Amino acid sequence: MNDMKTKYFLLSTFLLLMVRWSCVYGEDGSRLWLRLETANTATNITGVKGMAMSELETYWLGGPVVLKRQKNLPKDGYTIKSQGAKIVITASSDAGMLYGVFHLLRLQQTGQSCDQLDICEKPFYDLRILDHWDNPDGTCERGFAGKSIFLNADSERMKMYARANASVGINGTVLNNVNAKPEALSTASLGKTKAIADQLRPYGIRVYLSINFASPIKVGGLTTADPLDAKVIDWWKEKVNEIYRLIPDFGGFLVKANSEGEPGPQDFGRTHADGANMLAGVLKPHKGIVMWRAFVYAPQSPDRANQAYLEFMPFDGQFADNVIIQIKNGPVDFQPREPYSPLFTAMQKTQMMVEFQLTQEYLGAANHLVYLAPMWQEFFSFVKPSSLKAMAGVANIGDDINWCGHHFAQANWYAFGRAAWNPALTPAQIADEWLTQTFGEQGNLSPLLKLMLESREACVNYMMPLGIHHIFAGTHHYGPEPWYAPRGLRADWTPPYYHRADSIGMGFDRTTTGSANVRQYPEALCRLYNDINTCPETLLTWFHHVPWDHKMKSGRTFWDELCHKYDEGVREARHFLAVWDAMQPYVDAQRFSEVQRKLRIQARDSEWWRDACLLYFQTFSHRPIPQDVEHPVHNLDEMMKFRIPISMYENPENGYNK
Ligand code: GCV
Repeated sequence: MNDMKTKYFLLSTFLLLMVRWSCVYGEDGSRLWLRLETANTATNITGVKGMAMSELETYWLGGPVVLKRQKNLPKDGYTIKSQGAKIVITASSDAGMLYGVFHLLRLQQTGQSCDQLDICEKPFYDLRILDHWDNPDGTCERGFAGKSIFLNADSERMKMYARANASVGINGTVLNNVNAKPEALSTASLGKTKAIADQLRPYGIRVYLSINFASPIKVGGLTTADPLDAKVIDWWKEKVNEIYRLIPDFGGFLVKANSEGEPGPQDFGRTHADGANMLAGVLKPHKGIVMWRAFVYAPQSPDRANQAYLEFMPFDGQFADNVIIQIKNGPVDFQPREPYSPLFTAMQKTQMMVEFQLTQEYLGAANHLVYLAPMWQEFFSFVKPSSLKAMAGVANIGDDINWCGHHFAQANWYAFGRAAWNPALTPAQIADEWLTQTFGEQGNLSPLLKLMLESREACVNYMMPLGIHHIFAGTHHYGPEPWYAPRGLRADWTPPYYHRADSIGMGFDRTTTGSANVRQYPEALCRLYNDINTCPETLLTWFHHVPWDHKMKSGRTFWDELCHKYDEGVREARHFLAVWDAMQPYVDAQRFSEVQRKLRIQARDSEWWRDACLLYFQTFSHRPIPQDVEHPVHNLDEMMKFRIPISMYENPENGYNK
């Protein structure tokens, strides 16, 4: 080889290696929190136990590990014990072994000692389920991270998805949107569901489907979907048999019925209990379950927050034993802050599960850094984890290279799994685990931990402090449009229905002399919330129409306090950016600049929220913005004209960009 050729050879080999290196180790977020380097290549993998062995073989760097089966351990639980030079993972099921292996790998990845191990774990909930709102055309309702990962289910991507879920104990996934297309039950579509189920099964994950209650008409060609009609019941039986022939471990159905235009038993003069129990009956022989949603509200209701309770309480105790009522954490709709849904403490004889939303429909989509575990912890401070049967989370996953659209949104997926495994884990413990695995060995991560823990409250402050809720843009739920009220639109789809601002004050009167929503809560809380002087200020305008001059605990008037809260939110969002900027030496270039870009959007959006809300509410309060808060820098008329031309399936690329 002459000199030129040698140089060319060396240069191209170097470039090739660089390309390979950046493909394998590109810091694009695609590896999620599972960032251990491959130690060996595993072969001969079959079944869940095979996956456990393969994970060990591929990633474990320590001494010998033995996987043992022992009957008397709790389902999916495991022990990890050091025995001399060996580590023994014992479980009663293959899934338990897999979870035990992931636990061990987590210890390795977070740099903890793996000597003298004596760990005993079991999941708090048997069902730890992600709900995808994915449509057959690949769009994801309120999905902000691209298209559905199930559309062209690429096997490597599916494997990573399954591993990620198993690593945090998620063991079920609802593949399609609760606004379910009837075609989800067509034979062609079930074939695709089977293919996905086959890919997820080795990781201990069962699949479920959302169904359209009118499927017997729309897919089956019947003239009715009346749940008490014999032909309808037979159709469901046959359909369910078909599903189980394809997918013997199919989990069951998730149902949104008689809500937001979806069909349901009430269309045929029947009740939620009739509908749910009929489906439960046909699933029962196969050990399938029905997750029946309580997210219902009628357009003519004087208070949307009352609705689920009013529709479901009469049936408490009447649901079959394989029905679980799935209830959103709050009574309205995944707002940055809501009180807990009163159904949780009211229903005593019904199996319930909570539905959290990981996709940040109302919390800045995939642009704002908002760590959600503190919100779930707040929920669990009112609702005993043991009063629930299961936990579901609306997935924030799409085909974006980093899965969730924002690197930090991955933390919400991670936290959901960990919290469903053990709701007693604190948000700080979970965030710490996630940060160390995701950004580990990159300097001191404690400023990021603090930032994550403060992020939810900051979002509440710059979007909707003091109990304000649902003042979002009409079409995309991203930015502020407290004025949005097109003529003829049903009132409960417009912000003025919720904020009720007028010359006296603002807020929804849900006291005993208002909509009486407070009565749905246990006696002590009812009294607390009913009195404007004892109601927590964080929920003040949720429960009260608060006079502008109402004296707050700070000594300020309500109006001045509102201005301060919005301003505090903006300052916090700007501070997050400064915290992140200081992390530059410790974070790889790609993730650093991608997160920085998002934090800049968040800071700009927080000003947009503050300015739009304060200037708009000022048209009612007629009070000046206090001198000691930063004054709006945008004009109300311009903000009122500003539109983000996106559908409910997209992330707003730039946020407020005027
Ligand atoms: C899937 C809210 C969302 C809808 C969603 C609905 C639900 O209204 O905006 O997109 O529909 O909740 O949870 O059913």
